Amino acid sequence: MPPPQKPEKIIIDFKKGVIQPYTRKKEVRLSELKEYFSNIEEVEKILSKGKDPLIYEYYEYIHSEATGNLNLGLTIIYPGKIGNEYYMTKGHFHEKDAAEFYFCMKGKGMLLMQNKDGEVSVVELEPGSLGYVPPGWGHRTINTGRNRFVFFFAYPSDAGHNYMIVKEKGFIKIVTEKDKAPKVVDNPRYYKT
Ligand code: M6P
Ligand code: ZN
Repeated sequence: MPPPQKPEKIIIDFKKGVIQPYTRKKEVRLSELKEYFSNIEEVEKILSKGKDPLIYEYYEYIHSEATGNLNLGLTIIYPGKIGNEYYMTKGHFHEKDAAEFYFCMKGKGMLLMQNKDGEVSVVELEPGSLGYVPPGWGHRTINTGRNRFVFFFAYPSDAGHNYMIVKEKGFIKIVTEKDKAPKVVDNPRYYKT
């Protein structure tokens, strides 16, 4: 069990896109996102060439999962597309009803949210804007720009992550490029129960 959280100063380096100190850095490459991108053939084609591009990474400052603490950190989603779908995070729901915010520091992107009733909401993020994810809404971030999309996040430490819903059914909408612009379109692979 990590030591109890103590008062701390955390430096958010807007230029480099890192926080100091952090407790964990996670890199997510295409091979870890096979079930998430809609164009599976394109994913397999890239991986079969021995390529496994870095899609995003995040730095977390997490000391405890006890109620009352906050997890915080910084995510960088790199620019790129798989087929015509922009680089994105897996997306998840929280295990318990818990909100989260994403504060954009660099680049531009979208925060895609959907609740259990199938309502969808998309917030476009650019530096200085903050996306608020209400409790109960699944969320995914997407880089729709040509540079790194960098944002700061915070959420309750006991929120937990549920990936199964997204892994099995996907999101109702996906974000693809059409005529050189981002479009929010129906997910052809969305599994309706
Ligand atoms: C942000 C936070 C983390 C999340 C990460 C990656 O950094 O929301 O909780 O784990 O994004 O997103 P995902 O887990 O959906 O891949
Ligand atoms: Zn979350």
